[in-house]
Amino acid sequence: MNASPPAQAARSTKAPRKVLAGADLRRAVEARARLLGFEAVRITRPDAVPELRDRLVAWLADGHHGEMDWMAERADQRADPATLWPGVRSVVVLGMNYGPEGDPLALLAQRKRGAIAAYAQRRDYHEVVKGKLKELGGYLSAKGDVRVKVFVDTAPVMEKPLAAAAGLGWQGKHTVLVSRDLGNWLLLGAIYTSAELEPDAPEGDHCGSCRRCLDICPTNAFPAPYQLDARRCISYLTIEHVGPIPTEFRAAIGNRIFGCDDCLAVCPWNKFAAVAAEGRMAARADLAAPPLADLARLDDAAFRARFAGTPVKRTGRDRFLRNVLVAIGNSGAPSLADAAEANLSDSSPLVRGMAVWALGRLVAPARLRDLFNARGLGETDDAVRDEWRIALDSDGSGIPGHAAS
Ligand code: B12
Ligand code: SF4
Ligand code: SF4
Repeated sequence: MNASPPAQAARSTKAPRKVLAGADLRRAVEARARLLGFEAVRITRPDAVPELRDRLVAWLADGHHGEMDWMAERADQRADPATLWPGVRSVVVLGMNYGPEGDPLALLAQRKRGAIAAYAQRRDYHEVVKGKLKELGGYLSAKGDVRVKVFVDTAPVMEKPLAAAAGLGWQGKHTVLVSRDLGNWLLLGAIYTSAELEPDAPEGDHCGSCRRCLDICPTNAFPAPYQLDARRCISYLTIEHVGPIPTEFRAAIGNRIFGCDDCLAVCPWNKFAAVAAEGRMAARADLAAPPLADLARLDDAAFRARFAGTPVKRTGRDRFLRNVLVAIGNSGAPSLADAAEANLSDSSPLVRGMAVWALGRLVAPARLRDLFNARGLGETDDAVRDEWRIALDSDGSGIPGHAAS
């Protein structure tokens, strides 16, 4: 948002509006942010993190962003707030708590149900936080007669290091921002402003010798503490990645069908975390542990209806079904084979391929061969044919009529 200064009421008979600045403006913004439901509000300078550029460049050079080309495309602006907007003098960083009610790790044992990351079991935070940021930005603009731009997630802004510089918390070894007062179930947003506001002191690192988040990661996504290789992260694989899930990660994904909370859930600083207070961010009961068999039946219209307004809609139906079928393959529940089988004729090769993989893990070799003869012989998509070949090869007898390649 780019709110312009309010028009001058030149001939108004009202008393002139008092314009706030410095500490007064800061206090007013803090109070308003809390009224709007932000649990944390801190301020930093746009140039507070000089190492930002080098670290981002190194991360991109290592390919750790995977297919998220948008991370590289506007790297200059991402690394330097003043490149994105030369008018910026201060950055107001906001945090909103979305603490889950139960332990997200408990869900992982319910193999016939899907685990959706805590942030996605509720209304899309982009909508909720952005709405509030706009309101706060408008307030700041009017009170201080200054310019503002508000960002949450979608703009080339590095919210975590800015939040750390503003003293809202520190980037833990899992790279996510942890607050001493609120734990790590926090969503971030930022307002860039032309106002000169007194910055807060940065927060120190309080991870110490702990490495719980690194050790629990099911896919070894941390090449080193404080660094994440997104290509190995289940959050990336189930949300951002477009094609079939690489074979090496399928078993480790377990029943996580959208995002992953493992590294966040084990952080000891969550002992201070509270359950989300913001009413619009309340978790939806039907997304807490949805049965995989139900999700595997969703067509496009039903997917949209079920996930409207939540972050889950982001993947679209086919990628979501891909994730559900991986979870079905990991369920160890032959009773879910029917749900997988129903997807062998899906119009999406992505879905058909994962259905084959799931069936390869759930049904006996003879049954798989029958299914191939009935439903797989006519398969035209190369990737799906490969899935059949690998699934059938696991009993050593190969695909009838297909030369092994
Ligand atoms: C791209 C992205 C992802 C990617 C990559 C994640 C990543 N760690 O970069 C994927 C898809 C994997 C992802 C996953 C998740 N995400 Co995300 N994601 C983003 C996004 C859009 C950009 C992050 C970014 O800039 N990454 C680039 C790398 C280079 O930046 P970085 O992580 O800060 O890396 C720093 C460290 O490596 C550090 N560093 C390097 N060496 C060293 C050495 C030392 C000693 C130190 C101290 C630091 C250090 O320097 C780098 C630059 O500061 C932000 C929103 C935003 N615009 O900021 C949300 C954001 C980070 N995501 C968020 C969330 C909630 C998640 C998930 C929890 C969702 C889920 N449950 O599935 C997971 C968490 C996974 C994890 N452990 O990070 C929140 C995090 C809130 C918070 N409290 O920090 C954000 C801020 C969105 C928001 N608006 O609230 N995400
Ligand atoms: S979100 Fe899950 S897969 Fe990604 S780094 Fe954390 S524990 Fe690993
Ligand atoms: S789990 Fe331990 S190492 Fe990881 S962020 Fe929390 S305190 Fe730091």
